[in-house]
Amino acid sequence: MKEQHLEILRTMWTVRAFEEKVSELYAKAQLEGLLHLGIGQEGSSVGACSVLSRDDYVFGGHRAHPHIIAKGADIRGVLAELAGRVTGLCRGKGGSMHLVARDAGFVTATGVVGGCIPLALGGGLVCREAGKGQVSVVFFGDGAGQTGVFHESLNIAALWKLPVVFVCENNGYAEFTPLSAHTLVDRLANYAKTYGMPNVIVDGNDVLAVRAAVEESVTRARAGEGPSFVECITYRLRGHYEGDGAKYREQAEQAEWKAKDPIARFVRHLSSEGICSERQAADIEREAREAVAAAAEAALAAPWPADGEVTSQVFAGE
Ligand SMILES: Cc1ncc(C[n+]2csc(CCOP(=O)(O)OP(=O)(O)O)c2C)c(N)n1
Repeated sequence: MKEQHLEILRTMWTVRAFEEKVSELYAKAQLEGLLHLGIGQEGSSVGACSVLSRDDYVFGGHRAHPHIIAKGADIRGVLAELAGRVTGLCRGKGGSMHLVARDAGFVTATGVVGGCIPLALGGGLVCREAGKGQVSVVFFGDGAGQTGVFHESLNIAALWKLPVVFVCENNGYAEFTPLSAHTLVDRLANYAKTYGMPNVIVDGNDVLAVRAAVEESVTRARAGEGPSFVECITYRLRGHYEGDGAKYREQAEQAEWKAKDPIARFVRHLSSEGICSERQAADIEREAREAVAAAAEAALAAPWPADGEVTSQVFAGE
C-alpha cells in the first residue's frame, strides 16, 4: 500500500508540475492555442485512474492533461503535442484539446463539451464484446451534464448494462457560469438516479475517497453489473482558460478552495500516517518538476511537422 500511495503522490505532482510548466510557457508565448488547466482537480483524475489498468479505456474533454498523464501517457509526448511538434502524441496536430495516447489506453479527448460521453459507450461495448473485464471511463464537467447527449448516454448505458464509469468533475462552473445558473439540479448524481444507475458523491479533493468510489464502480463494471456514476466535488484553482482572470468568482471562495488543495492535503495524510515524511514528499515534487522541465526542453527543441503531414492521420487506422 505504501508504494501505491507514493505512486499516487508522484502522479499528482507530475500532473501539477506539467500544468504549471505549460502555464509558464504559454505566458511566454512558447505555446499557442487555448489551454484549460485542471490545477486543483488532481484528486479526481489521479484517484480515478489509479484503479485502472492500461487495457481500460479513458475518454476526456477540453481539460484533459491530468487524465492522459494519470492514465500513463508519456509526458514528453503530451508536452510536445501542446507545443505542436512532430514528436507530439498526435504528431503536433491535435494540441491541448485533442489528445490521444493509444498505448496508455487514453482513447481521445475533445473540445466539444460532452462529446466524448457517447464515445465512452462505444468503448464500453468494445470492452464487453472482448470479454476480458475491461472498463471504459469518461471524465466530464458539470456543464457537460446539461447536454442532451449526456442524458441519452446515461439512459442507454444503464439499459444495456455497459461497463462504463461516468466520472463527473463538478467544479461548480461551466466557463464563467455557476452551476446554479444553468440548472436547478445541484448534484449531477441525481441524474444518474433518474436513469437507474448506481451513483455516489465524493469529495473530489480527497484522492483516496475518489479512488475508493471509482474502485467500487470499476469492480461492478468488470463483474458485468453495468455502469456507475461518480460525482467528484472539486474546484479549478485557475481560470476557465489561461488568461481568464476569473473575476466572476469571489476571492474568498478561491482562498477557501486553495486551502483544500488536494496535493497538500494528501501530503498531510501521508505524513500523519507515517507513510512518507514531508521531506520525501518534497523530493517527489522535485523529481516531478525535473522530469517536466526535461520534457519541455525536448519539446521546444523538436522539429515542427513537415508540410506533407497535413494529409496524414486523417482517417482511422493510419
Ligand atoms: C458543444 C459545446 N458547447 C459549448 C462549448 C463552449 N464551452 C467550452 S468549455 C465550456 C464549459 C464546460 O464546463 P464543464 O463541462 O463544467 O467543464 P469544465 O470547464 O468545468 O471542466 C463551454 C460551454 C463547447 N466547447 N462545446
